Amino acid sequence: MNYHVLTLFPEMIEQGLNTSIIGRAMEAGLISLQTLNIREYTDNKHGRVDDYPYGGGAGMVMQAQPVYAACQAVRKSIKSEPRVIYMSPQGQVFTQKMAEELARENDLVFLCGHYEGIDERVLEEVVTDYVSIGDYVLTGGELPAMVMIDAISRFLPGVLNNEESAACESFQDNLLEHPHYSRPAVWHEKEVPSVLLSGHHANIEKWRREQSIRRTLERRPDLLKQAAEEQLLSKADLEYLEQLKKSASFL
Ligand code: 9D3
Repeated sequence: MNYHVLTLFPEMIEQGLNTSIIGRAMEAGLISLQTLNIREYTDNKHGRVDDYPYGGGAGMVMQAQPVYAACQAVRKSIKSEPRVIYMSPQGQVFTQKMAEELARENDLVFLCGHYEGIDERVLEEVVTDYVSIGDYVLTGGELPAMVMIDAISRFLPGVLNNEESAACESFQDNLLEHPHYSRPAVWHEKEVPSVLLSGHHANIEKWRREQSIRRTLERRPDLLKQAAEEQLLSKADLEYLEQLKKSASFL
């Protein structure tokens, strides 16, 4: 996967992605990251990339010319027509499903806006996808682009090691994960649930599944509803859920 990020703050993207799992994947050549500073593509002799909005109003608008030139520079370097994703609060909300789908591309171009936004005319010409990462207001598209790159990269072969991949596969069926415990067996007078020390694998699996269901009901009832609708719950799951809903211990 080759990522190309068009931004006024390339160092933010580079600094943010050069560590941890994504940094390791870049060193291993599994992914590449090219940042293009939009300012380097302006025709303006003072290096300007923004101007006042026609029609008036607060703030500044990023001009079409440098955005288009930066985008063309990327497109010329690629054989096929890449998807160009504009990070925008007005986009479709990013999901795990979208991450999985985008991971099948060879190149992805991310366009990060700042100020009030980008001149609509260049967006009409170059953007293929409008994506938001959720309903809260940030100062620009850089963090959202980094979030997407992180989520997409986890799907690329070799990016996660075996242990990390196995942990993903056990994240099943749209349910939240069960709680995790490690040594010591007693901490602040709290004991690790005894079933986890029993060595009885079938009982451990049953307990973990029940904890997942309980947690999802408590914290993300919307996900549990979805899992039920998609028939991802077994007969045993549904029975446990009924029992939970009836019991006074669950409030
Ligand atoms: C103060 C200006 N806003 C009017 C309510 C419009 C606005 C423009 C630009 C609000 C935020 C931004 C900067 N945000 C992004 O570029 C952005 C974003 C976000 O803010 N939240 C979630 N996803 C994204 S993707 C890009």
